[in-house]
Amino acid sequence: MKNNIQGLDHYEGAAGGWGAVKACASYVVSQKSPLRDTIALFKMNQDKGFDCPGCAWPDPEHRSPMELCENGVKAVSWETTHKKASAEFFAHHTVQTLLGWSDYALENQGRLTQPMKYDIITDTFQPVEWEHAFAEIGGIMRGLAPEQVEFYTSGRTSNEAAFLYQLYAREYGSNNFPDCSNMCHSPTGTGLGSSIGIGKGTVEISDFDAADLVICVGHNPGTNHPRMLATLREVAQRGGRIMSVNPMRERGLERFSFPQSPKEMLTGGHTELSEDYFQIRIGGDAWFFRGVMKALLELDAQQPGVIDTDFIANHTSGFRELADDLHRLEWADIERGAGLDRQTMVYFAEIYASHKRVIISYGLGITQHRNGTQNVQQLINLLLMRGNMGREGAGICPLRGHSNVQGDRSVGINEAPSEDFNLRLEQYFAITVPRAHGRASVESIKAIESGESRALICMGGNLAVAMPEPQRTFPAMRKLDLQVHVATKLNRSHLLVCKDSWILPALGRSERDVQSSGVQSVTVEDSMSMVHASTGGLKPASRWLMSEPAIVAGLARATLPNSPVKWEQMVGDYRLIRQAIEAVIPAFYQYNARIEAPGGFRLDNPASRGEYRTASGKATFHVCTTEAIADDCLTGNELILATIRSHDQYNTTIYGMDDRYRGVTGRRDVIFLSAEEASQRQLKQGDVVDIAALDDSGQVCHQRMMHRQTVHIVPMGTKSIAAYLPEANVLLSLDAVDEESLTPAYKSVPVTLFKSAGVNDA
Ligand SMILES: Nc1nc2c(c(=O)[nH]1)N[C@H]1C(S)=C(S)[C@@H](COP(=O)(O)OP(=O)(O)OC[C@H]3O[C@@H](n4cnc5c(=O)[nH]c(N)nc54)[C@H](O)[C@@H]3O)O[C@H]1N2
Ligand SMILES: Nc1nc2c(c(=O)[nH]1)N[C@H]1C(S)=C(S)[C@@H](COP(=O)(O)OP(=O)(O)OC[C@H]3O[C@@H](n4cnc5c(=O)[nH]c(N)nc54)[C@H](O)[C@@H]3O)O[C@H]1N2
Ligand SMILES: [Mo]
Repeated sequence: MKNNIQGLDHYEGAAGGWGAVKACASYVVSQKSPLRDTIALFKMNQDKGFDCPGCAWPDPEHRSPMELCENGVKAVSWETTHKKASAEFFAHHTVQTLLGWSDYALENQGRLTQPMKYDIITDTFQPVEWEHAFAEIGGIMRGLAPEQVEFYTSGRTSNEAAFLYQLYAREYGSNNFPDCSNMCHSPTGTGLGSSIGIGKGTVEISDFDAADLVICVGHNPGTNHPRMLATLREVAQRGGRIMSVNPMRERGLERFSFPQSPKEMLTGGHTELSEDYFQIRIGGDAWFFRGVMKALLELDAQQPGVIDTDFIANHTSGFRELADDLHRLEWADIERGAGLDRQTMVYFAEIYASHKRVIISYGLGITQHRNGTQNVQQLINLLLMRGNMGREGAGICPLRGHSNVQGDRSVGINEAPSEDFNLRLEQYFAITVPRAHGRASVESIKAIESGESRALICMGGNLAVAMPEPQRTFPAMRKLDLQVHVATKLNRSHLLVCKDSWILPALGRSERDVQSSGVQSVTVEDSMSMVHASTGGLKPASRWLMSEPAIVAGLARATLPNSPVKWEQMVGDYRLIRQAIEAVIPAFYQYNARIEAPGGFRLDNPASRGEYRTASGKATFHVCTTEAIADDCLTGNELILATIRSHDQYNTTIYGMDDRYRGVTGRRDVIFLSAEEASQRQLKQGDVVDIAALDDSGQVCHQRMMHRQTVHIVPMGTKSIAAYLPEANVLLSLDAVDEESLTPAYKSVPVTLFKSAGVNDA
């Protein structure tokens, strides 16, 4: 279907295919590094190569000659670009000027090349010597109390760098570890931890070979985990069934043309993925899955055996309470909450009951809600009801975000460490570490806002832009005494300067890291707990770059001159860092030896083999007690807004202005709405609207508005609306979080729409 609104159309093709190949080629050229990229891409995700910095989907065991995907190409080209944000560039652009640039333009300036310090007189960043930067930063740190400093980690950081970083922070005396996982999968940690005793997924890639049903909930793999499509394609081709639960019809969940399949590419063919697609209401998951479980109980009453009573009796606790609660629920409430009818949930339950080995994979559509943790628990409840846990071809598969976010958590980026961890750290390094729990991301921003925190160190990322409510977050940053950003590219967080602000440029993962003992490898952990080595091979973008471990050691030596830790030795040979990790975290036993195996090794996952380290020693059913959104929101004129990623972005990094699979070209000022919701508001395709967030009492919140967004009508769940991050972050509230994990409710913002003033009808 064609329509005449510029840049808004409907994409009819499959995901992948020639569109992906074309996008790769033009992207590589636009970053001005075709040769460099070709070499880099060939080495990516191969044994002895480097790990793709894109997503955390694991490498298949039978890897194709080039295990890569369109968005992996974008991530690597973005890092290996020949463009440079040099000292000269900074000399010619004041911070005030740069703040007027788009996020895209800032990062597109290219790689940072030198350590820079902000100079308030000229309002520019100016080059400094590394040792000078370390000494000054160390001096300021020594003048602060440890509780006044926040240590942020973005999930690209390797295990080695993250381990040294937490060691530095803890020896200094702080447990303040805001982390990017606080913004995505903390509800996975709390939800799975309380249900099955480990805050990680239980399946391995080989389980997808054995599953007969894969349920994809609230994730968009065509964009965010494209290599997963090859796995889903295999499931579909061998007759396994796939179902999706998502308010938006994501093309990558519907059909896929595999760029590495000559047949599909030459014939224009594709593989159908999801056989059924359940377009629920945004925020309706807990209702939907309780509806499915209620239907399952009803089926079991007619036909005993639908529920696995043996499994429930032997391996779980809490089923009776769950069943009582499900019996109590009224179908009318469930239907309204889920945005789908009873019949649909019964149908889902029947399909689920007719399959023996079921995997549920999920993403941010489940976690980024006020009841994110409880959403995760409902998915586990459903799996446990039929014993789909602790056996081959079954289990839970959260799709983590950054390529090493899971690894960073495993090696100690955690505001509430266990006492066992503390004791081992103290013993191995002969240091004292703090016992008081620290802050996670939202708490850190609030402490910075209140003036309680005085300093922020960022190991990568773009914290201020990634967090909700820039109206509060941005001014807070400027109140700090000290900001240190370890980064590869310039972004807006670096420009929210305070009294003393530094940007320290780091090596990227694709680049060769040479230390005194020679070329170093680092290690990372994927979404399925596989830990493997990553070795960069490219010449660094500038001779001044330092590796992240070396930067941490430099900061640590300057801050803690009497430290007994042998920082220099560990940085000289990363195997010593891995030895230390092994000593402090026993799951990493024989760390150096085990990463030599092709594909690395899997961290022990007791729940995978049916051992549940919960309080009761059993897998635990949890009754859902809160709703994502107040009920009155579902009866009025309000909509629930989810912030989503386009196909051309990586979190706050905007690679380009298109969102191919959703039919958007050259623009991002777009909101997605169903035809029904649009017509109820007398809106049509291309109309320009203002969006206002509603506060807890349903009143329009004038401080949280977004203006002049263009309506794009797409198939979509009821009461639902979507807009891009980070633009839509102005609609969010720092106070709307999942109570249990403190993850912001990025995907459930009550909003209302107004036609923009002074705009002619399109
Ligand atoms: N190319 C690329 N890759 C990435 C990233 C990137 O930005 N770009 N980001 C990385 C990171 S850090 C992360 S955490 C992951 C994120 O990967 P995903 O989890 O896929 O994240 P999103 O794109 O935010 O949203 C996923 C889906 O949630 C759906 N959704 C929205 N609200 C709801 C709801 O209430 N219920 C349900 N069931 N679905 C809902 C949306 O329609 C969308 O399809 O990807 C990682 N990989
Ligand atoms: N509204 C809304 N907001 C969201 C989300 C949402 O769904 N909706 N999602 C949230 C999620 S899931 C996440 S994970 C966060 C992401 O939050 P962050 O991880 O803080 O943000 P990124 O955009 O991934 O960070 C990009 C920056 O990382 C730096 N970088 C890239 N590679 C490297 C490297 O190898 N080393 C170093 N030192 N720096 C590097 C570059 O300077 C780049 O500018 O955003 C969150 N924000
Ligand atoms: Mo994430």
